[in-house]
Amino acid sequence: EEQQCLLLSSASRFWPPKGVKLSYGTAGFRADASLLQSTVYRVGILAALRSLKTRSVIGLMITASHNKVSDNGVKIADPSGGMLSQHWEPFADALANAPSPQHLLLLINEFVEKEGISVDGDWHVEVLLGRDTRPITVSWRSLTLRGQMRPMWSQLGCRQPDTPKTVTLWLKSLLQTLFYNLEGIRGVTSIVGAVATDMGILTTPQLHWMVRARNKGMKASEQDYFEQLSSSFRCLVDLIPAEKCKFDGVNDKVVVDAANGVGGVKLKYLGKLLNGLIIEVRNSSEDGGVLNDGVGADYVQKEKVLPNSFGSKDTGIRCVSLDGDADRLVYFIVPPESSGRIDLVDGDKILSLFALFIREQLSFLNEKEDMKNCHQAHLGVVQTAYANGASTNYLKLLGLEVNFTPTGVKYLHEKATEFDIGIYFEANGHGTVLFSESFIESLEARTNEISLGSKGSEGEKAALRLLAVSKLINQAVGDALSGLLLVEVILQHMGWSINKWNELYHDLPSKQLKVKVADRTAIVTTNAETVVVSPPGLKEAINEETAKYPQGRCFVRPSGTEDVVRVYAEASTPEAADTLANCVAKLVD
Ligand code: NG1
Ligand code: ZN
Repeated sequence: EEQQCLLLSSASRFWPPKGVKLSYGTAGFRADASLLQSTVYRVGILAALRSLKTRSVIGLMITASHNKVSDNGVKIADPSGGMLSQHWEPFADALANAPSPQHLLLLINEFVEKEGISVDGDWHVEVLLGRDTRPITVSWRSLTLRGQMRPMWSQLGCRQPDTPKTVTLWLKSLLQTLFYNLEGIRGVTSIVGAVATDMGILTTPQLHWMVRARNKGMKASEQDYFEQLSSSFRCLVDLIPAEKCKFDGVNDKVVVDAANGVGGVKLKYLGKLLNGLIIEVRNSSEDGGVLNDGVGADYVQKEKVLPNSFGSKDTGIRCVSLDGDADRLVYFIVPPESSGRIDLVDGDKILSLFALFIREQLSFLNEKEDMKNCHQAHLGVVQTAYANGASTNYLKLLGLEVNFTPTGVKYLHEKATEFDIGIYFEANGHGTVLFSESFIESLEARTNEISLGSKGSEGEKAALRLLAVSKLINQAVGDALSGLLLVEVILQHMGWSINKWNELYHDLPSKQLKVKVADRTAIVTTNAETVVVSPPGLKEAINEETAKYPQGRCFVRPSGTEDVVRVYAEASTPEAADTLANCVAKLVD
């Protein structure tokens, strides 16, 4: 009774937007921020129910990643720290689109019964809330604590208001906050007894990391996150073979484009905990630039041009772009006299670097000695159709098992859990390295044998390195901060410059296009999205066109995050890739 009243009264304040059909896609719900008020509230309810069902802590993240600043989004982190179970997505869709509070209540009651969720059980529901620096997601707490207004403007991603312009911006955000921001908390707390814990401004991977850590009973604060990353990084640095030059004053600087988003502030803090590596951050949220506008990993990867505030002065330096919520990273090189163009070192190449390093450690591990604690580890890599064909060839040449899944982290992540070590990356820079529990145990057993003070054999050092990698790299989702540290320490380990790394293989020229169509869901694909099954005839038309180009490869698929159909083409020359993409775009239109 109490529950029904509470839900109905709070739900009556949140009617869904008219004429919009929301869908929980590969990255949760995303839309223009003005449309999402009721959605955020309803996802709050969803998160609380998920916590009840799984008897675990759940995460709710407000972000729209690399989307333009006027968009926003909301998604759930499951108990493992991964994405919401696909099995609950239809319910998420139904909730978001329920036309009235009464419908909403009906849906919830039905679902609770179907899933066998016990609402008056003894489980203490807890949802961790996080958000990036998009201007309308400001913490209520920072508004209400008297005398605590200061953190507010840093949270808003602007400087302390001192000019009329910044004061206006600040007031505008403040007003929007009053109308927009509490929905997540309201949703969670409309389930009786549920607690919403506001974790403040975070990168998406930080929130996922915290949810995972909480459910494993481990230390789970933001400070714990930073300490785990920095200490495992130091451990890897200490294990660099003596003959390789370590951070040497020339190679120890990396310059980061933070997409005018949340990654900048976090990386500056993390950088202070590291020795040797100097991280210079540009385009941080507090620098005043517009989020994802001419900056960030998505822009740099798709356009292959310099982000704002980078230029010819950066030739010869390792450069990195993060996306708006810091779950993607791509490296790039500014060629001499670049006139805006860059040499992109994308997610595929990051994957290749990680695979090479891990394969090397595994070979040390398996060398002679007693194998009593370590079974032969099974290493697998996972890519999508967007992976450059040259990277797939390279990985296969290394003798690695390459698997393909549809686009979307949830698919790649799931596949990667099938291995002792599973490495997955999307070309756009989202990826991580997953270690199975049993493999970690065997590594721990191996390293426990190392007597204090002894230097350890090559095998033991390799085990220590792999353990450190498992702590450094985010086990919940792709994480630009931990990914950056792993790239940096592997380059040092190999004694490689970014150019040497980039030469591992040469990308085939490729082109990506977006096509606006009336109904993108009309296109249905199969075989990891490489083959069109509907509408009829499109598959044959694409194949016919593709066959005209040497080394041609082309596929189309509806985007899960934008209202467009994406076209990808690869061929032996940039011109051919462009033409192929354009011709196929016309077939789709
Ligand atoms: P969609 O919009 O479904 O293509 C994009 C990326 C995905 C993934 C999601 C989630 C491309 C081509 N697609 O998905 O890889 O990162 O966003 O953020 O980059
Ligand atoms: Zn992102």
